[in-house]
Amino acid sequence: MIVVLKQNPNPAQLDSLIAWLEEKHIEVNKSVGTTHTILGLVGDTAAIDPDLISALGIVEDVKRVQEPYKHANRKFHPEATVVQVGDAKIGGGTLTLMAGPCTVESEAQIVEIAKRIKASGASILRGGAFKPRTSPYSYQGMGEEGIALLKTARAETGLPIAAELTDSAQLPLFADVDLIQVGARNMQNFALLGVLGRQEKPVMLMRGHCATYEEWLMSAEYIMAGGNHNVILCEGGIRSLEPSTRYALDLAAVPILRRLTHLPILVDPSHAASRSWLVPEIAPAAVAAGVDGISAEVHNDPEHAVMDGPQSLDPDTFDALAKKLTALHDYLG
Ligand SMILES: [Mn+2]
Repeated sequence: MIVVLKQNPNPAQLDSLIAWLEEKHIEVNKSVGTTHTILGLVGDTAAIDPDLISALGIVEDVKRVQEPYKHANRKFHPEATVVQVGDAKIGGGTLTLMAGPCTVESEAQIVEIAKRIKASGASILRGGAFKPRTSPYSYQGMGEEGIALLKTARAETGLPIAAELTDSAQLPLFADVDLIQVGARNMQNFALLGVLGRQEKPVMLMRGHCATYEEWLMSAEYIMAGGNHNVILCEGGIRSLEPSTRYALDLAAVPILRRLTHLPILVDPSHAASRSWLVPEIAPAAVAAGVDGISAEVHNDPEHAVMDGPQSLDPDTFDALAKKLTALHDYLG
């Protein structure tokens, strides 16, 4: 349920309304906008009589919210959420570029990539340390050492760092990581999402390969229900019948989610494309669709990359792409 307040509501009346709702075990989320203040009510609102609240002098309107996601709902929070990641901001009209290798391999590799992507305008370094692989026999990542090397690259460049967490037991190792990524395969690992909701670090939630928008937003809701509202959504493609790409990049997700949620939305074209030449072809379409940022795989030596070399951009190609995307974003306004 949402309660839209009249402009400049009497503070004493507002406090007493909130206190009354909280007595009934309703969680009240206040969102102060430029024109209106909105109270988003979460809990068993079936017992609340909307007419009773509508009759109050400070209330303009009361609406029931049909969607099962509340905290993530645009109706609860009409203004776009901006998530701060180190010095970088995601959401609210800027185009944020995040880049880095599929997996951290060595200090020389990650530091060189960090320097190159920073020079190209990227503001967040991404790199895998714990890799969720389809086969248990495949390389699983450097683990703790990979996190330590990401921190070295951050110290060298000042770029905040992002890495995927695959198990809540790894959380202590992420204490000094700026952005935690939840991979597509873990999008509905509700126990993991619950743990990430009870800590404060921003979380980037990849869309599950078979997830609907509503399922994806319900996963965001799991994190937000725990108190962590620093959630970023990332579209990386869904399973389709077409074998030319690994996943079909669903760009309609961007404008549709924009209406459904206030959370920032990124697109990862590398994950979907699985071929590097295709990345610069589809990334501008994501910018045109209104995305808040692009997350791309970049490697200083793609031919010898341990993982995902064929879909990784070399730093020069990323540099040209970054310029193109920034120019397009500026043009579209
Ligand atoms: Mn990868």
